[in-house]
Amino acid sequence: MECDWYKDAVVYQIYPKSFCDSNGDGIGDINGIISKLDYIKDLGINTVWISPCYKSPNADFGYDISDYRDIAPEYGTLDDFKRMLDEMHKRGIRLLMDLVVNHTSDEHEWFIESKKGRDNPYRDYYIWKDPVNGAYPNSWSSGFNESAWEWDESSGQYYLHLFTKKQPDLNWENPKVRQEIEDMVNYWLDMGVDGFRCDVINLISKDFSAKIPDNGPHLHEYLHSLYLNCFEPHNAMTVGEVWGLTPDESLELTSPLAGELSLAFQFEHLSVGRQDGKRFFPCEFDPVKFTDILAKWQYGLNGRGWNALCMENHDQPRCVNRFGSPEKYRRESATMLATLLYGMQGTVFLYEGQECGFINPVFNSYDECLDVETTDAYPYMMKTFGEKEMLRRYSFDSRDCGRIPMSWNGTENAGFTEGKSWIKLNDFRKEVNVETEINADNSVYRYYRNLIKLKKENDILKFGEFCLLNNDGRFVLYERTFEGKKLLVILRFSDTPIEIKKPFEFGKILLSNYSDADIEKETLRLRPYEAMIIEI
Ligand code: ISL
Ligand code: CA
Repeated sequence: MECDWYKDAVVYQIYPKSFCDSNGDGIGDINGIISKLDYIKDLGINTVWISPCYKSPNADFGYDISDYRDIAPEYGTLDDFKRMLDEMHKRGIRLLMDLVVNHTSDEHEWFIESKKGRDNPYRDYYIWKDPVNGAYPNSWSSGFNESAWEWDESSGQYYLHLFTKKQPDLNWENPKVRQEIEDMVNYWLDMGVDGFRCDVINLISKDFSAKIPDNGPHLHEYLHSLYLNCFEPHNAMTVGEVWGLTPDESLELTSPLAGELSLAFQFEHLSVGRQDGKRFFPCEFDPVKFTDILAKWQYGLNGRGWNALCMENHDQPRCVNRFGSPEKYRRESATMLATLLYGMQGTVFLYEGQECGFINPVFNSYDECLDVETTDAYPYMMKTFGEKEMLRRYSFDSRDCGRIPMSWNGTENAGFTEGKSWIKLNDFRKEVNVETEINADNSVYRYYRNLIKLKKENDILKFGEFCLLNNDGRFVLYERTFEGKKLLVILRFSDTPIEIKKPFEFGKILLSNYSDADIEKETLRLRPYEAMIIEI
């Protein structure tokens, strides 16, 4: 069946700082990425999303851009980038860049100008406001726990920053800003880039009277303009990063009729196991709720949109730690989680290392934590929990957990660098690394490779309609149906075994994470995290 290419994409996210270092400075780089393209290709990947690799002072590790049209020197040159793009295309891999246009770095030349004074031609590129009754213009707080307004003494105004104060928000109401952004987007698309992951894209339009700065009044208008002037003419794929969406709101952004984005991530399931969705505040993980949320999205977008399925990214710890069993059943739970998600309808997004079932490191001291979200939370966390408990929480759910370097092999430097890594390496690199995963018969890596192959080749898995048949806490069973043909996904989302009566006759096993899976008998024994895809 013919479809838009974004529906066929199997996306691998690279966090460039931590992927592979080619020159021994301890920082991943573009030449390092090029050296691993065959690895990515062999996994079955056809699309790469690379987290920001533009010039940046790295207050938020690249999500604070000081030059949208150039590559950070620590990663390489623009020519290196073009060569990487070319090497990807040669292998049938498309490239999505990260589009971070809600804000720039305060070291971007636009902001340097803007800050010079009220008369500067760039003043209106950013959002400057007078104090209201001698205080902040409104009550918004930044993504990292402080007021979203920063006082500028010399001009006597505040500027808005929804993230750190080194990330001033652009003023999208200014048509010149919109033009600059569209020109920049076309600059990369004309170069051959295939699309974008759009950072906090729902924040670009602001309603200052709203309680929280979500989905402002011109969001759809701005996106539609980008679509008409940039994305559509280039047949680009776009995926929006938007938190707090309902399926209906997601459709407003991604329905083909809207002409805005191809996809928007669904993150709702990632809040399960966090009190009120709050990071560093874990609560008991409920697999039934988790599965129900994923199912709700399958129904919600059915026939009208397309899911963007993910369990990890550079803002999340490893899914095995949060939803599986890192000590006892790492392999089983990693592969079960993969089956649960990839068995559903949608484009899958895989974060570097997830394909090998990587697990979180242990942060033994606060010095080892480098992410701004963690450091900003430090005074509060230290005061509330004390050092030991704080570090336990950081080791469980901080953004650094997924951002430490890839463990390519079990050596001292994990095969990541010849020098000293910019951040700690994984404590478990000896046992869990790409090399052992590739070589072991029954590994997470091999399972992912088979699963991706199946996802690409099997039309039922790709297009089939979803129906949840059971999610009662004992086992998960769902069905996919396409042109009268059916597939079943059955799995045990728990670290204990169970015996169930087979709900109906099964056909052939297409994929399973225990090599000796047996579906012949009347009673079906499901072992810890056992997962199967079955034909009927
Ligand atoms: O990780 C988060 C909080 O726990 C998220 O709220 C995150 O800040 C949010 O998803 C926005 O993320 C994106 O924009 C940020 C950047 O720090 C993140 O890395 C990026 O994915 C600002 O650009
Ligand atoms: Ca390097």
